[in-house]
Amino acid sequence: MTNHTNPIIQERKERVQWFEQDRFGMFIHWGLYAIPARGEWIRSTEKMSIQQYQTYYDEFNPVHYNPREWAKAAKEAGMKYAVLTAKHHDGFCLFDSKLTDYKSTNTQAGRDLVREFLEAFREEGLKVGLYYSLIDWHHEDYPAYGDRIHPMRENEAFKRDPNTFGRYLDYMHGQVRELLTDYGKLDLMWFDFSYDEMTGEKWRATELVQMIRELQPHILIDNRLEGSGEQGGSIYTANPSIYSGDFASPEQIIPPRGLVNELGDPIPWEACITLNNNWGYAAADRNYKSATTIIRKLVECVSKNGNMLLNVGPDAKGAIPQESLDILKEIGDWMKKNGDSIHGCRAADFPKPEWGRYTQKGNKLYAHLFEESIGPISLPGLADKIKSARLLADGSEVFVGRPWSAAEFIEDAFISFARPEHFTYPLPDKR
Ligand code: FHN
Repeated sequence: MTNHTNPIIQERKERVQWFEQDRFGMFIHWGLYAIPARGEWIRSTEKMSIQQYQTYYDEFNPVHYNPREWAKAAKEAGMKYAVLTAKHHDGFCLFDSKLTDYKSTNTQAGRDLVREFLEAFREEGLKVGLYYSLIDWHHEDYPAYGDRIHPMRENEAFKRDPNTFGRYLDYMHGQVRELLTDYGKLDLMWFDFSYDEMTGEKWRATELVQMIRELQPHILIDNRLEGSGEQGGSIYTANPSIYSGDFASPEQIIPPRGLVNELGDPIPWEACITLNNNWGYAAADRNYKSATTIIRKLVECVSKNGNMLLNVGPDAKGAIPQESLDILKEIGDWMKKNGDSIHGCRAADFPKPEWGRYTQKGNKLYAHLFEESIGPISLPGLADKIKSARLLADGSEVFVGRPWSAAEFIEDAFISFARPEHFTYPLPDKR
C-alpha cells in the first residue's frame, strides 16, 4: 500500500526515478590523503597535527588529473552516475570555495578539481553528484580543531564552548550553498555522516535541506544527515523528516530483499562498496575484490531494488590505480552483454531461486545463475509461465525446465548468466 498523502514520500518517488533506472555509479574518494596513501582517515588514525598534515597540502599537485579519462572508464564499466568528494573529513576543499583558503585552487595545482570533474562527467553523459563531509577536522570552529583529533563525542572543547560550533555550521551551510549555486545542475548531494548525538538538527538539517530544495529542487540527498547512515533515520518510517533523504545509504551492508518502510513501500537505497579495503588511495592495499564478486553484488543490489556506488581512490598524481581500471574493464565487458539485466531493473515478482538471483524489467525476467545447475535449470513456479528464454549475452535459445508454453504473464524471459563462460549446463533432450 503506498501512502500518497505524505508529501515527503510522494516527492521522493518523483525525484528518484532516474536513480532507480541507473542502478550503478562510481564513487570517487580523492584528496590530500592520496599522498600518504594509507586511506582517507590517516590524519585521525595517525593523530597528525595540522602542521604535519600541511606537508601534503604544500605538495599536492595532481599533474596526471584528467577527469575525462575517469568519466570514460566509468561509462565503459556501465556506470550511469558518479559522486566525487568535494570535501572529506580532513576539511580540504577540492573546489574554489570563497569561505576558506584550504582548497585545491590555492595549492600548486591551482585547479578547481570539482568543476573539472563535473564538466567531464556531464560531457560523457553521466549524472553527477558531490560528497560533502559534515565532519571537518580542519575548521577552527569544529571541536576537533588543534593538534589532536577527536571525534565530536570525545572532545572536551566542544562541551566547553558549543557556540563556536554554530560558526562551523554557518560555514558548512555556506559551502553547500556555493556548490549548489556556482557549479550548475547537480543530480545528487551525498552527505557523510551523522553519529551519536550528532544528527538531524545538530547540523541544522531542516534549514540546510530547505535551502537545497530551493536552489535545486530535483536533487537527490542521501539519508546520512540523520541516524547512523547505516539503517538509521526516519526514511524507513511512515512520517519521514524533511532531511530523511531520498535514498538510504547503508555502508557495505546489503539490506534484506526489498528494504521497505513502515507502509511496506520499497525504499530507494544504495550500497557503497570499495574495490579493495580503502576508500581513499592506499598503495599497500592489494586486497582487490574480483570483477565476479562485484558483478554478483551488483546483481544482488538490483534484485533487492537497490543501487551500487562502486568506489575508486585515485592516487596523488590523479590517476585511478591500474588494478581498479582492470576490474572496471572486466565489469564493463560483462555489462556490455548483460547490462539490460541491471539498468532499469528491480526486484522480481518471484522468490529467489536456489541457484542465483532474478532481476526484472516489465515482463522480462532475468535469471542470474551463480551456481552450476545439475540438469535442466529449474525456475520454481515459473517454468509454465515462460514463453521463451534466451541467453542474454548472445541471444541463443535456452531450454529451461519443462518445454515452454505460452505465458499470459511473461512473454519473453531473457536469461542473463552472470558468468556464462563459467557455466556448462546439460541441455534437455531436444523435443
Ligand atoms: O568516514 C567515512 C569514510 O571515510 C568514507 O567516506 C565512507 C563512505 O561511505 N563514509 C564514512 C564512513 O561511513
